[in-house]
Amino acid sequence: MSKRKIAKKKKSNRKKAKGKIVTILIIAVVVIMAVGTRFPTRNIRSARWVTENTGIANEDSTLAIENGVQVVRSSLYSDRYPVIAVQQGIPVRWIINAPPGSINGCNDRMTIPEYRINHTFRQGENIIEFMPENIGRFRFACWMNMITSTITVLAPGESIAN
Ligand SMILES: [Cu+2]
Repeated sequence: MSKRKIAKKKKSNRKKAKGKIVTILIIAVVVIMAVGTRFPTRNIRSARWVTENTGIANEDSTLAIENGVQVVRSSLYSDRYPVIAVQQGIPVRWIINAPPGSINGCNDRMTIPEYRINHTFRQGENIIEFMPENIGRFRFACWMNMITSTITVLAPGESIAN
């Protein structure tokens, strides 16, 4: 093949690759839009639901504002993580008490992607601190993704902390 032909072929290959990338991008945008229109509303609805039924948010935990910090107190169970709700814009100190025998090979490490937290439990009080900046419901899980739970961040008007 001549140099010119090779150059031409390269060009057409590049064009094909570009076409593929564009197709993938279009598909990605459509998928994101389809998913995006569903989940945010569901998150907001569930947040309201928690607000109206404060008992749900406090089923396993207590929440109190102390010196400008939301202090959430929960217990660690062998087979589940607490479901909590907090208010947006106020720093959170989440104190999880791990009683003797509650930690096992599954629940011992907890990952909260939204706050880039990786916590390894030890017996007694475990303190997890984060700033809830975004409203919504954020999933977290054990390191093996078997135990999952959520942190719901409520808008200021939806306070459950009064
Ligand atoms: Cu696990």
